[in-house]
Amino acid sequence: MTSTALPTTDDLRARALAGLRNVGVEVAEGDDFHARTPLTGEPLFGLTAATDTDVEEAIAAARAAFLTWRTTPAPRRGELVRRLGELLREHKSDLADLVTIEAGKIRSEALGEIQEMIDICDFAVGLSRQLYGRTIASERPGHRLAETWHPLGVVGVISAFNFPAAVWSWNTAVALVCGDTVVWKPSELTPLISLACDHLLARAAEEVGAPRDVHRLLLGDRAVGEKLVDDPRVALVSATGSTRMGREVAPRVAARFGRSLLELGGNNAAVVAPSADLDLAVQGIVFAAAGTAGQRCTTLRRLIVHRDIADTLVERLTAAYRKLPIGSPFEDTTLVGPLISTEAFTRMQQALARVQAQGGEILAGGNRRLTEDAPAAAYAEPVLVRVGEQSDVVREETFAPILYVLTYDTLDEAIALHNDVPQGLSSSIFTRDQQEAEIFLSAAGSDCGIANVNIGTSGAEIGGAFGGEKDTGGGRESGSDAWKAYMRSATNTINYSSELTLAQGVSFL
Ligand code: UN1
Repeated sequence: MTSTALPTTDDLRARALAGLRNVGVEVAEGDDFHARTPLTGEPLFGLTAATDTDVEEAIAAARAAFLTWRTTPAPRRGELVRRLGELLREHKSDLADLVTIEAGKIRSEALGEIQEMIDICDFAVGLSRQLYGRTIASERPGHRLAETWHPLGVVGVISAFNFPAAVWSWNTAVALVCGDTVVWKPSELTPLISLACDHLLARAAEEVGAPRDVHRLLLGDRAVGEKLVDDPRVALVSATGSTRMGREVAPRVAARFGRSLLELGGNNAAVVAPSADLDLAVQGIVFAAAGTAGQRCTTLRRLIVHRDIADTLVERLTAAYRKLPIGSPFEDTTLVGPLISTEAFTRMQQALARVQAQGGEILAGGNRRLTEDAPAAAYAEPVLVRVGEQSDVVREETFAPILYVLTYDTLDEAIALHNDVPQGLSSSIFTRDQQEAEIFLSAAGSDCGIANVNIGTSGAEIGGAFGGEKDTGGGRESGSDAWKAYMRSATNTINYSSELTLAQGVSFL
C-alpha cells in the first residue's frame, strides 16, 4: 500500500518556515550547508555553519554562565526547565512538523518525540528538588560523613538525526537542573528543529531570568563536534551516534581526563517463546522493527523465534509487512515514512545482498517506493529476512528497517544467540512463562541496558535510565539516577568532636 500525494519541496519549505516563525525563529539563510527534507530528498534552504571563532566563543560563554549557574539553587534552576516544558507544550504541533520535515517521522511519532521532551522536563523539574546525597556512618566518634553532589561544568551534547530533539532534551533538561551549562552540536541533517529548541530555551531563560548562555547551539559538521571533544573546558561530552563515532570520541575525551557519556549503536533482538501471545507479539514486533522506518537506536533488528512457532509467526509477520502503508509521513494512514537519505537505502540494499549471499531469504519487502514522485527520496519497504545460520551481517547494525529472523530450540540457545553481537542496547522476550521471563531478565539473561517482557525493544519511557553495554558505549541518559553523570560528588568528613581521631586506628603525634 502507498499513501497518496507527497508534499512538494515548496510546500515543505513553506511549512517549515511557518513552523519556525510560530515558534519565534526567523531563519537567516546562509550558504555553508542546506537544511534538507527526506520527504523529497531535496534541499529546503541554505544555512550558516559555526566558525572556529563561534565555537570558541560559545564554549567560553557557556563556561562563564556556568560560574553563576552552578550556585543558583537547584529548585530555581528547575524553574527554567519548567518554563521550557510549558513552551514545548504550547508549540508541540509546530515542533512535530519540523521533526517530520527533517527526520521523516510520521505525525504520531513526531508528536511522541515532543511528548518525550515534555516528559523529561517534568522529570527534571522534580529532580531539581531531589539531587540527593547520602549521609554515611563514620567509624570515628563525633564525626559525620556526607556525600555532596556538585555541578560538573559545560556539557557538550552531540546528537543524531533520528531523535533530533528528544535526545537533546534528555541531556539538556537534566544537565541544567544539575547546574551545568550546555553547548549543543546537533546532526547536520536536522538544523531546523535545533534552531527551534535553542530559541525556546533562550526564551525560557529570558523569562525566568536565567543567563542566556546556559545553552548555546552550534550548527556545523564534525569539525565542530571535534572541537567540543578536545576542549578541556567541556567537562562532559554526551554523544549519540554510531559505534564508529564513539570509538573516536571516547579515547580523545579520556586523553584529557574528560568524561564521556555514549549512546551508540544497537542491534536489538526479541526472543519469541512458544507460549507467547502472538497477537501481542506481532503488534510489538512490527512497531519495533518497521516503526520510524527502522531508524531508532532501539529498533528491533533480530527476531529469535522458537522453532515450533516460527512458521506461524513468520506467516503472520509477512502478512502484516505486506500491508504496511508507506508514504508521506504527514498522511494519517501512513505508518512508514522515508529513510533519511538515498545513501541509507543503498546501505540497506548492500546488507540485503550480503545476507542473501549467506543463505538468507527475503520473505517480504525490500523494494523502493515512490521513485517517480520523489526520485531523490528513499521510501523503502520494511524487510523481513529469514536467516539460516547466523551470518555476520546479522551482527552489524544497518540503520534501516531490516528484521532478521533466526530460530532456536532451547532458551539457553536463544539467550546465547541474543547476546552474540557486539552491541548491547535493548532487548525483549515475548512469553507467558514467568520462569522464562525471569531468566531472560536475570544476570544470566540479556546483556543489554534495556530488557523488556511482552513489549518490543523500542519506545522506552523517560523515567528509566536509557543506554546500553558493549559497543553501545555504556552510557545512561534520561531517568532514574542517570543525573549522576552530569554532576561530581564530593565526600565530606565533618568532625564535630573536640578530638582529632585518625581513621584506620592510626596514631600520630
Ligand atoms: C534513539 O533512538 O536514539 O526508546 C532514542 C526509544 C525512544 C528513544 C530512542 N524513547 O525508542
